[in-house]
Amino acid sequence: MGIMRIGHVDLNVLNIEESRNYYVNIMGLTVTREDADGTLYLKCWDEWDKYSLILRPSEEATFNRIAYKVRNDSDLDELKIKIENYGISTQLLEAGVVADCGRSLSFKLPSGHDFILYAHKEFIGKDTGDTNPAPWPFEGKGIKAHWIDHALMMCQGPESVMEVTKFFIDVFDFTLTEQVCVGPEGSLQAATWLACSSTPHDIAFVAGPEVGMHHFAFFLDGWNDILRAADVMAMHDVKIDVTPQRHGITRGETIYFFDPSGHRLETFAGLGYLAQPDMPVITWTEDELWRGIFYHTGVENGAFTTAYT
Ligand code: M3P
Ligand code: FE
Repeated sequence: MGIMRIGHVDLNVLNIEESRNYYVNIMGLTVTREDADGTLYLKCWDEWDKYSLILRPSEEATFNRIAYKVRNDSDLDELKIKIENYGISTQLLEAGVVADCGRSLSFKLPSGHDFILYAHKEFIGKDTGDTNPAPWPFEGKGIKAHWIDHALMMCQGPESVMEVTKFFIDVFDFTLTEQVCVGPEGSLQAATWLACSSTPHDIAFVAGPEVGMHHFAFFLDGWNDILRAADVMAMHDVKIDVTPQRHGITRGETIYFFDPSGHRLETFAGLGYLAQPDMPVITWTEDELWRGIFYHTGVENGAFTTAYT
């Protein structure tokens, strides 16, 4: 029932051919559809649905929308009612309006982000197949990203983070796994991590000056893959924001870096911990906020929270 996972991220990019080369040869994705207007649809090798990333040629590098996949088509009708009862208007889009997807539900999150829910997307299958599969694709390229794991969205101030967090818990049955609490007696949530699966987060929200996307993350197996990914990035002159290290929050093993348009990406490894709905919420206090983000240094990185798309 309800939301299963992140479905796709839809972005505007500056140079579509440069982006194609970057996501195919360095990230290891495959182009599975190309529209006449130049829009590219790509998937990671370990994903089975047709695409998880949409890149639209544009003059501006902006975040368009993010989509999550629900389990059953009837979930769309049930969630439409719940979302509208919450006071948010929605639009049911016919099959095909979202490329290669069944009907979908479009609305704005309380944080202002455009959001899509869908139940069906054309099936392609993993690059390694589903009969006696190899553990990884021999022909895979670059960092061989497994799948898109999560996104972290920027919200306008802690009030917006708190509202969208409540929305995900009340309407989508997500579990709050971690939070950064600031202000008088830690009464404000400056950032939250929420899960609908058993991973530490399927989406996260952080307070900033404007609405946007801080990053989305590709999953890798483990620490050795993170090191190799950073090597591959250096070989291709990828602009690295934060070199390999550990998050206190989620325990993830991470690299932050940029795509050619300036969208921030992350490689996230390690399954963290078993996030079950009854797990106690982990709280990071204002004085240990940077320890939560970069566990080893615990030191503030100004551009990390101010630059985003
Ligand atoms: C993650 C993660 C920020 C923290 C980010 C944490 C932007 O990206 O995957 O746990 O404050
Ligand atoms: Fe992340």
